[in-house]
Order: sequence, then structure tokens, then C-alpha cells
Amino acid sequence: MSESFDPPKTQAAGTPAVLSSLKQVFGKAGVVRGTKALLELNQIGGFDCPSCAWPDPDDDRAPAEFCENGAKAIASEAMRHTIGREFFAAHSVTDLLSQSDAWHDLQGRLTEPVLLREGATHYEPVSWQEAFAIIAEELSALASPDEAVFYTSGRASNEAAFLYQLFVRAYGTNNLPDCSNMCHESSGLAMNEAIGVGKGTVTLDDFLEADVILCIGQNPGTNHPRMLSTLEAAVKKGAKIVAVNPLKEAGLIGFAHPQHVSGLLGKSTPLASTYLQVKVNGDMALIRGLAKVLVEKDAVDHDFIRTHSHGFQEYLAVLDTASWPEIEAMSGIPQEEIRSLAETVAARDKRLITCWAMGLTQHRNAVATIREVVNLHVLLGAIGRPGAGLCPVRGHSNVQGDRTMGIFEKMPEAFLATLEQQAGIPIPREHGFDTVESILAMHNGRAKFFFGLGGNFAQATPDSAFTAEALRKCSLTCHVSTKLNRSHLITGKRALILPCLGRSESDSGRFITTENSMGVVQSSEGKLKPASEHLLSETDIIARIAEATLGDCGNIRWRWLAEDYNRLRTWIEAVVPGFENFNDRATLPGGFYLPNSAKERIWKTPTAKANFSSAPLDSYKPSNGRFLLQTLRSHDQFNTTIYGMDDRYRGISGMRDIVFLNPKDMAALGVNPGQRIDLTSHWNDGERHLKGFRAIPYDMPRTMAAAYFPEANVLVPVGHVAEGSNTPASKSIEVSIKPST
Ligand SMILES: Nc1nc2c(c(=O)[nH]1)N[C@H]1C(S)=C(S)[C@@H](COP(=O)(O)OP(=O)(O)OC[C@H]3O[C@@H](n4cnc5c(=O)[nH]c(N)nc54)[C@H](O)[C@@H]3O)O[C@H]1N2
Ligand SMILES: Nc1nc2c(c(=O)[nH]1)N[C@H]1C(S)=C(S)[C@@H](COP(=O)(O)OP(=O)(O)OC[C@H]3O[C@@H](n4cnc5c(=O)[nH]c(N)nc54)[C@H](O)[C@@H]3O)O[C@H]1N2
Ligand SMILES: [Mo]
Repeated sequence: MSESFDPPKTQAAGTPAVLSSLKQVFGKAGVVRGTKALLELNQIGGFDCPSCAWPDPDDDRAPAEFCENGAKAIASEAMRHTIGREFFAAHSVTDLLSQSDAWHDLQGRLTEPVLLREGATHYEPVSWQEAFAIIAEELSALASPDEAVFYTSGRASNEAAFLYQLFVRAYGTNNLPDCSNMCHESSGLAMNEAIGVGKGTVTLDDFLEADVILCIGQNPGTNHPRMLSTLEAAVKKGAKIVAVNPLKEAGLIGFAHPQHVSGLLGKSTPLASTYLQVKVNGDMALIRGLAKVLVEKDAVDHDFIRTHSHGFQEYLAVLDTASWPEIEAMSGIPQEEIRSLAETVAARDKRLITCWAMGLTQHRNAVATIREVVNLHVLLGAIGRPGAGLCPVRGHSNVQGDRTMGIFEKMPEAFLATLEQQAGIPIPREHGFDTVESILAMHNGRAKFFFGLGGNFAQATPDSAFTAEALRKCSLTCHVSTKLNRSHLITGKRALILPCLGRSESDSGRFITTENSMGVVQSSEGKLKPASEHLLSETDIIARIAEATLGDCGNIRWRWLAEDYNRLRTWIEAVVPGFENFNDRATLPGGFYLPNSAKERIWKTPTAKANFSSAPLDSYKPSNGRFLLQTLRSHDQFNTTIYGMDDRYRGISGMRDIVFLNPKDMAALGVNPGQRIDLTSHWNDGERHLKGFRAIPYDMPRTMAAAYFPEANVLVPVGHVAEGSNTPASKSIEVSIKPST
């Protein structure tokens, strides 16, 4: 494989995206299975793409309603290669651990349950029944249910997630950490405090009516490619797109629609008309500056502020005290540019949509920053009217649905009380561990049992070495997974891998439901032949573990409930608000919208208003000579699943061991392009090291650095988290850099 770096691209998608999709799908899944998968992907009656959570059009879907990265996700799930007992007999756990994440993914789909016995070097086959008995035995042996941790990634269906949290709570704990703790937790918390809902308030149609769309801290060309079609349509309707990102990202600059002839011929639509290369973590200052100008110009919505908001006077006071030198220093954006942004935002009807993702959520002050975004919308009355609103862009395809179903260590009392009534058994109320607390609890011995419903806990979490120690202290680590990953290899005394059906595969004719980033619940029915006849659905696996551990209890008959997903949906309807007539509505073409009070301008906050936040202005400042490192995704990965070694839009081929730096900083460090450097992260618990990565020049602000997740997770301090949400601050890691010796 050739390793090289070239200048980044200035447009996303086009023919290279189509070619890359087909190469991945046909190469891994074969032409027949691959074609069938692509034809069913995101179609009404077909299955929901397991990649990101960007919505599909409500109706009127194109015959190819998928993107390059959705195709890669499908290729990885639908691949023909499989691994079973021969594979695990041939490779010890230590051998497998020495391989890369990309190699793990290439080996193929898991096909049968395997067990690593205490002291053993290899996984060996185990029957489903024995696997469930081992889990039940371990859970019964714990001194308290709170010694068990039950993690969830964001691919589980609503039905599986609901049953899972029911089991975990029936067992007696709220220890339900999830990937959301590392993802949009800061958004959920900030929005709940401010407007009484933790979810976005816009639909796809709003994009077609917007005047201005702010895309902050998000790289949609790679992570939500179908969003580019929405942005293109918005631009064609006259919307202005403003990108706020330290890095120049191709997908924000231009888009060549891969399903339109003009796009295939390379004709691209320019997207962002303004591109603000903010400093990492400088967004709060930027938005405060913007709000300051809007108030100065009296371009705010006084009616909305009077009728709907709380805390305006205090907010005016903080705007007053925010000084321009401070705003400019923190954001890195000159006053004139912020003034000109205010002109753009104030022009026309101030129908503003703000989209954001991990560039805002993974900082120490993430919650305050996102509240500042909400402040801006409250000032403009840009919530709950057509063409305006808040759009946290979710990651995993069903991460939002899993939360709706109760995957949360701190579910509100109303949910738990209704669940208790429906289940007819006591439901614990004490809050459980989130992701970071789970790591600490396993490390200090308060938790001894780890269960993962999907995901790759060991790789996705901060401080890889510390988290590995934590997992190794467990009595049992157990994963329900589709593909081999590093978490299967960093084990407790005993370990189990339980292979499950993927979303694209037929589940005995049953369908599941998911909820996308805009609160649309829709059905998804896998159509491909399962990778192995031994696979069970996630729901069946959970039901059988619950039965082995607890037996039927209260009103719950586990196997009966899981057998027919309509029964589970009846339970969901009884417990979760907004799911009336769930079974009838689940099959509506295009699904149905969940209620969203903020969209109706009803504020379910303690003040019954939309609350301004007057948090002190803040940004992370590394000590002199040090850099602020952000960890991000390349174009060839889905979180910890590495599809390939390229990052096409950023001009990178064949390598992942790289650090993007400003060319002037490289010169100051005395480092040439491609030269190896060593990074050390600094935190109050000590230092962590990453050696021998290659320095790559990139168009970005000074004293900032960027490296790929998960390789750079060794540098993320476990205690460096967002205040309030406890999300690892994996976009603001203080590092020192020196040339490797
Ligand atoms: N193909 C593919 N799709 C995915 C995923 C994937 O890995 N691959 N992951 C899924 C998941 S779980 C998630 S959460 C989403 C993630 O989607 P994104 O949030 O787009 O993912 P990141 O790569 O973390 O990108 C962060 C972006 O924020 C910018 N950024 C970093 N720090 C700052 C800052 O302080 N301020 C501003 N304004 N910008 C900043 C970075 O330069 C980068 O462009 O994507 C989902 N979709
Ligand atoms: N440094 C740093 N760390 C980060 C981030 C970052 O930006 N920087 N981002 C964070 C974010 S936003 C997130 S969401 C987390 C992601 O954290 P996770 O959700 O834990 O990680 P994934 O890589 O998405 O999980 C991939 C694994 O899920 C399994 N899998 C795939 N499909 C299925 C399925 O259908 N069912 C089941 N049961 N298993 C399946 C496969 O075995 C695969 O190996 O990482 C976080 N970690
Ligand atoms: Mo995420």
C-alpha cells in the first residue's frame, strides 16, 4: 500500500465516491449479496442503514438512498468471510491482540459463541445454553447488582434496547453506560436544561426553508454524507451555509451529487459561503461575539424573548462584559468577520438552523458551549418555527432511539415508575455508572462484570492503557457483537463473545424499529441470509440471558415477550411516551415523528421558559509551548471499525499514524512534512505517550493538532471530561510535541 499525503480536496462525493462504494461492497460482500444489500438499503420496507443517524426523506426516496460510507458499513457487515472455531483455534488471544483494528475487521463475521476459560490462551466454541448459564452464574455470584456494568453501543434496535434495560433494571441496577456518554451527552444535557428536550427540533423540510445553516464542529462529508444532499438542496433554495471548523473540510466546501449526472461529471455545488477557521474550543467565544453584535444591532426577536425566555437580563450583562480582545483571542476570529457573520444571520427572516456534532460536545466546557448555541437561537426566536431550530447531528444509527428506550444510567423518575408498574417488580432508582464512572469502578474493584451490547468499549474509551487494566480486573467480560474487535481481546478472568445478526440480515421475518436524528421512528427489516445459522438476534440473546439469570418474574415472561416483537412494542407503548398505537404506526411508510415539546414552543423546564445561560466565557488554553490536540475520524472508518487506510478528502493515502499540524508550527518545531514526532499528553494524573507518528501539514490554526480516533485514545486522560455531562474531552487534549529520536 502506498503511503502519501497530498493537498486536501475541495469537494466531496462525485465519481470517486461511487467507485469507492462499489469496490467496497462487491469486494467484501460479492456482487449478488452486495447488490441485494444496496437495493434494500434505506428503502421503505427495506432496512435502515447501520452507519449514521441522518434521516431518510419521509417519502420520495431515490432508488439509491445511501452514501459511500453507508456502503462501506454494509460491506463490512455483509462480507462473505466468516470466522468460527477454526479461526479461534489457530489464533491465540495474544496473537490477535497484536493485529491492527483494520485486520480484525477484515477477518469476517463472527459465527458461533466462543468462550475464553480462566487461564486459557484461546477462545473455544461453547453452546448458547452454556454461555447463558455462565453469565447467570457470574451475575448471581456478585455481592450486589451494582457490581455489574451493562454498556450499549448505538446500533441496537428499539426493541432490543427496551428489553435490555428491562432486564438490567429487573436484575437490580441502573449501570447502563452507553456510547452516547462519549458522544452527544453534552447536547442532551444542555438542551434539556435550556429548552426541556434533549433532541433536535428540526425536520428535513426545515432545511429547505432556512435562511442560514450553521455547521459547527462537524464533518458531514465523511460522517453524515447524506446530509450533503440536504445542504445542497438548501443552497439551491437560497440558504447560506456557514462552516465553523478549525480544519478545512472538503465536505463543507463543495458537493458533487453522486446520484445526479452533473455530480458524476464532476460539477459540484459550492456549500459554505463563509468558512470560519475557529480555534479548537473557541466556539463559545465566537457565538458570544455573534450574539453581542446581534443585540447591538437590535436584530433580536423581542416578542419571543418576552413571551418565551428566562434570564435575558443576566445574559445581556454577560454580553456586555465580554470584551472583543477576549473574544478574538479565544475564537481566533477577527471582530470584522464576526460582524459580517451577524449581517448574514440577521438578513431576511433569521430562519437559522445550527447543526453540530463532536467538535462541540467533546470539550471540558461543552455543555456551556452548546447552551451558548441555544442562547443564540433564543435571541432570534429561531426555535419552533419553520426553517429554524437546533440540530445536534447524532452519530450511531439508533443512538437516539436507544436513549428513548431507557438506555441511560439516570432515567427520569416518571419513566422508572411506569416501567415498575408495567413490569410488576421493583425497579431500582439510584443512578448508575456512566461510561467514565464504569471505567473507574472496574479499575477500583467496585464493578467486576462487564457486558457490551455492541460497541468496542476498550477502543472507544479514553486512556486505553488504564481502561484495559480496568477490564482485565473483571471476573467476566462478555460482548454481543457482529465483528471481532479489540474489546474481545482485553478480557476479564473469563470472556464470552456472543455473535448476533446484523441489521441487514433476515430475522425470521421479524422487523425492528429505529429512531433517527430527527425523531422519526421507522421499521427496518433485514433481507440478507444471515452470516451463519448459529446467529441469534440481539433481542433473543437478551431474553435468554434474562431467563437464565432471573427466570420469569412479575409480569415478565422473557422468551414469550421476545418471540414476537409486536409484544415488545406493546410494552414500549405502555412505558414510553409518544408511542401510542406503536404497532400500527411502526409500519407506516417513512415512519412517524415522536412528539417534541420545544418544537411546539412548550418549555418543559423548571421555569416553563426557554432558559438563557450566562456561563462565564471560557476556552481551553494549553500551557505555553503545548498544543491542543483533537481526535477525529478519517474517511475510512466507522468509529473503531477501520475500513481502510485512506482519508481521501484530506489527501491522506495508506496511513493512520499521523498528526495534522499547522505548517508554521512544524517549522517552529523543526519538523519536516512526514517526519516522525512523539506526543505526550498532560493531565493532573500524569503523562501519557504516543510515539513515532508522522507530522502532516494542514490548513488549520496554530498550536492545534489533530490525530485519528481510536489510535490517539492512549493520550486522552480518563479524568478530563465535560463539566456536567462527563463526556471525555477528546477534542481538547493538552500535548507537548517533539521530533522522535
Ligand atoms: N463514516 C462514518 N460515519 C460516522 C462515524 C464514523 O466514524 N464514520 N461516526 C458516527 C458517530 S458515532 C458520530 S458521533 C458522528 C461524528 O461526526 P463528527 O462530529 O463529524 O466526527 P469527528 O470526526 O469527530 O469530527 C469532528 C469535526 O469537528 C471539528 N472540530 C474539532 N474540534 C472542534 C472545535 O473545538 N470547534 C469546532 N467548531 N470544530 C471542531 C473537526 O475538525 C472535525 O471536522 O459521525 C457518525 N457517522
Ligand atoms: N478519542 C475519541 N474517542 C471517541 C470519540 C472521538 O471522537 N474521539 N468518539 C466517541 C463516540 S462519538 C462514540 S459514539 C463512541 C463509539 O463507541 P462504540 O459504539 O463502542 O464503538 P463502535 O466502534 O461503533 O463499535 C463497533 C463494534 O460494534 C459491533 N457491532 C457492529 N454492528 C453491530 C450490531 O448490529 N450489533 C451488535 N451487537 N454489535 C455490532 C462490532 O463488533 C464492532 O466491532 O466512541 C467515542 N470515542
Ligand atoms: Mo458518536
